[in-house]
Amino acid sequence: MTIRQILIHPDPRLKMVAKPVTTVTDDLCALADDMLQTMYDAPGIGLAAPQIGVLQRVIVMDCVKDPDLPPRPMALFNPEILWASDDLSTYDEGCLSIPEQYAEVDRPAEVRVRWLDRNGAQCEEHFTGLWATCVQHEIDHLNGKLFIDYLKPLKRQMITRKMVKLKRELARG
Ligand code: GNR
Ligand code: NI
Repeated sequence: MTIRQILIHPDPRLKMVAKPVTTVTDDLCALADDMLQTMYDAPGIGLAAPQIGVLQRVIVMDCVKDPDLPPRPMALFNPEILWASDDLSTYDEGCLSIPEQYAEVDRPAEVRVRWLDRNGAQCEEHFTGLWATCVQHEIDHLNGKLFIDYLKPLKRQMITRKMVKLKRELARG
């Protein structure tokens, strides 16, 4: 397993729509394992393949925050939202591609999601709480959308400028 480099916004690859997976191959499972390792290392609660420059519809997540509970590493291929609740919940969201920037985003509080697992089996689950927020944030990445796209233009622009500066500093070493 390998820790992959996470792309920082702004990057054209983070705005692209990722392609559906045709079959869940061993290579794609290895990709998901790299993504989980990269996510845990960061640390984060989710990661989408476009964040490591792979434009395929693959996400991973583990929203178990309590260190006394067992972890739940999930790999979802071609995830789709089948249903979203009318009631919304607000989370102070962050993104590994937009380091150290947080903002409140409203999203459906509960969602029903369908996906293919590592074995290519179709799964469905009803997500609530942080899991619901996270899975929507990750599926947005597959559609080239970032949480800052929900913010007012001025706030979004402020964050983007900070990221341009951060990337310039990172590039200079
Ligand atoms: O680690 C992450 N935390 C987080 C917090 C609130 C809402 C969404 C997230 S996802 C984020 C990791 C990430 O950038 N995934 O794409
Ligand atoms: Ni993100």
